[in-house]
Amino acid sequence: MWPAVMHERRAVMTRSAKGRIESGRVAGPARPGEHSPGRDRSHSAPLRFAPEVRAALDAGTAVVALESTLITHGLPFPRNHEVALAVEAEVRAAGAVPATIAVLDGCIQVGLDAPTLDRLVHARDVAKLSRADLAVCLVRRGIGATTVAATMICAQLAGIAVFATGGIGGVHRGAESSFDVSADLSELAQTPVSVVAAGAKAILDLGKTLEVLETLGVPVIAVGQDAFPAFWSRDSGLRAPLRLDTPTELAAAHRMRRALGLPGGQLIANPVPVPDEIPRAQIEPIIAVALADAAAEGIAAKAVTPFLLRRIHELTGGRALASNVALVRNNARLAAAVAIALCAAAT
Ligand code: PSU
Ligand code: MN
Repeated sequence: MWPAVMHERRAVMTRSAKGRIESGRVAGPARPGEHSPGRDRSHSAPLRFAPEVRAALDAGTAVVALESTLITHGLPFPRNHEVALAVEAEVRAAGAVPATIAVLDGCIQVGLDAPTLDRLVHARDVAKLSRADLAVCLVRRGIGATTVAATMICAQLAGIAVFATGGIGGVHRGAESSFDVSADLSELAQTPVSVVAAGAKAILDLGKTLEVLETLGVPVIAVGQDAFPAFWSRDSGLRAPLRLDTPTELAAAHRMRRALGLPGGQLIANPVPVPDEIPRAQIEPIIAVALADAAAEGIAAKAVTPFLLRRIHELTGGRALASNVALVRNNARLAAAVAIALCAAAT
């Protein structure tokens, strides 16, 4: 089924040793003097590639990383399984290879075949892995789903420059007392992967989230509009700091950051498609109820985001879920286009 891990390690080393790598397809460049945080680490990281992903990376064709926390913690079973496959199908239809990332059997799996996705979807107690949790889960040979932060780390190690998700984590409402700020934000500041998301999840304090991203030097680029999108809604009521309108420009911006030697990635904020959106005035009161429920039940830390999403899906009778699925698929399509533009620029 899977090629041996040793084989994969050798492949990674060979790729680095060749001194390639155009900014496009591989996030960790090997040019002397260029910032290259993932290069040494990738020599020993326990990566295991799906053959299809390995072949695409070796051929220099477009690959899009996909996260697994939204499958295991963000969407209800069994819908999550079908959505995971549908999102991969979107990437393929757009001409790129999907690489869903998760931790199983002591390895970072880059690309999940059908039995592996099945295991992930059916497993009980799948850990939600952020930057802090990855190493321990690997050592203990646990089963873990990667958040935005962890997926960025794994994508960088694997040599994948573009990643699609639903919405990033950010600064939670009430963070002034809870200190609940997602590690997704600091990851964007340090790991050179372009993340396509429908903005940050509207359950958050979006104003504070944008402030922190600005402080961290993360480009927040709205696609095709001036407003920062708010996950289920196209307009958060806040202006995005930056705007670009085409995959080619987004790919060029990614490359330019590398050329400038700047660490970190960029947040590509892609609004949910018009037919699938829930306007802000409609979703806000529902978010308020979900937040009150979370407070009443004493939900904290990693459990907050999954709890709120589940409650909002229930309270909207599935409308928010349909919107969530549509925006992830839409992000997968754009991510594929950006990955293709990066490959084209690299040749
Ligand atoms: N996008 C979705 N659903 C999700 C998530 C993203 O459509 O469940 C996940 C991502 O993995 C993101 C995480 O990193 O929510 C944020 O969790 P926290 O707020 O605990 O950092
Ligand atoms: Mn948190």
